[in-house]
Amino acid sequence: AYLYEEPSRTFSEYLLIPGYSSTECIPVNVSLKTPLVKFKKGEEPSITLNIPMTSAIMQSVSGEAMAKALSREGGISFIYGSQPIGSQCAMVSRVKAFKAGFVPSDSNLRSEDTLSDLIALKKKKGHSTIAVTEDGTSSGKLLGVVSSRDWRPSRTPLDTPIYQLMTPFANLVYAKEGITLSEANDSIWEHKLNSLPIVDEENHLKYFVFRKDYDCHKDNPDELLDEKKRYRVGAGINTRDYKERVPALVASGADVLCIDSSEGYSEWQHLTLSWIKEQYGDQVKVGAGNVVDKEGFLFLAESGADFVKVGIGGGSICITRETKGIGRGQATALLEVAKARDEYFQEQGIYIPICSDGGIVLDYHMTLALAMGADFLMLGRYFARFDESPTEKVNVKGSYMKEYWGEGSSRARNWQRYDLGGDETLSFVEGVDSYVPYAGPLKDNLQLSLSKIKSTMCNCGALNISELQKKARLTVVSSTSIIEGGAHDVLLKDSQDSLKK
Ligand code: MZP
Repeated sequence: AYLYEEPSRTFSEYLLIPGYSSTECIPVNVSLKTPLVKFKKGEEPSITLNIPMTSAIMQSVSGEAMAKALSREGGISFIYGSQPIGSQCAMVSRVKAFKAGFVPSDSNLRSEDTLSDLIALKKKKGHSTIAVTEDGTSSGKLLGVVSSRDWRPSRTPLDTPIYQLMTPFANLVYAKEGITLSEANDSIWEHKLNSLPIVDEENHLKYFVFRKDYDCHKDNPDELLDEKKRYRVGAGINTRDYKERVPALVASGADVLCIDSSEGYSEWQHLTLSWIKEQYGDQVKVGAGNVVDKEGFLFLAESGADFVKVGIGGGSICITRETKGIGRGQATALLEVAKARDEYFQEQGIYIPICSDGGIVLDYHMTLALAMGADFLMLGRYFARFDESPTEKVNVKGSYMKEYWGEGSSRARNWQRYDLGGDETLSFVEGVDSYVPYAGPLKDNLQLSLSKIKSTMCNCGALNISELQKKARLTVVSSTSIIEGGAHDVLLKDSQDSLKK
């Protein structure tokens, strides 16, 4: 066996040494913008995050409410993949549809009507989406739906025929084309949907019909013109059913995918990435992982990953290290993979962002992870504590808690995540079912954490993440100085404070 000379270390074993901060170095000047997917030297990544935060691909963390709340703050959630394809896609499309708030319309146009007719009707009805039927009535065959997204009055001549404006913008298989608007509306009500995607014979999306009472009036429909007002959302996939799951998620509007697995250095991931890239080229962005060393990173980079997740066995609910004796201290893993990412960029001119996944307990661990080279972070326990996580808030011995369980626990039964192609009956648990202290709304907590990150970055003289990575100086701390770092030799008045951290 090969023996590494250095022990593998965790975040709590390091501290940042402050650097010079100029008067420019104030939190308000700090940008936390970061790339989510790979890009070539000199080019911009096609997806960037305004904050380096993603929520874990877990049943107990990333549902619709989490996705909306985190996207609103500038991060992204990966909707958990340990559920049937249909329900995962429904979650994704509801997140995508929500903020745009398109309304369906019973105000019909014919395809030969023009943009000025559309504008007149839109003004009259206040609708941002208008159905186009064959004969202009709701019982006529539905020809398409024109949404505000297609409507660019300043750039489009007013006599443009409507049919030229009709473009699909998302997809989910529910209804075949050829139905009437009233049938579409009935179906929406019957199935309690917000929207009904209409597909052709080959299941390609033609357009969407939206629910009548869908409220677009809170947003100015004209602002919906640059996609920016739609929430961003990611989705987890696995190396088993990807040939069905990926097309469905793409069609539902997922912005980015990520293979959710405890072990990324595997041919299964290579096959999955290759298939996705063959089918979609660069159109579909997909992350892979998890790895903990240079070899794993290079393998996934060469296989086509758009980002690589780092971390095995460090998750708060994870017992992989205890169960199988594999894993690596998160700090050591991150430092090695970040170095490999930088070398790869130097040699190949392609920057592949890395994500530090799992094991972040204290807010300063976030800054450490970024300083050690992470482009963004994935957190489970942290987000599970908030109102927006999909789990129950329960009272345990007088304190409010939220439930939080691992994907490898018997509760989640996400065996695909750990699957090596063996006998399913011999699967064993690698995660636990637990409680975490309830912490209130995401926004307040996240803002506080981000403020701590920005403040520390200023102490290191860094105004953005890449500057932090270049300027940061880290020191390993002895066990005695770890004790010195907390409150010590005093009697704490409020012992609850330790829980709130
Ligand atoms: P944490 O933020 O709670 O410390 O860790 C969350 C991460 O733990 C997830 O993103 C995932 O990589 C990992 N995870 C999820 N379930 C398990 C498990 O059951 C697990 N073992 O290790």
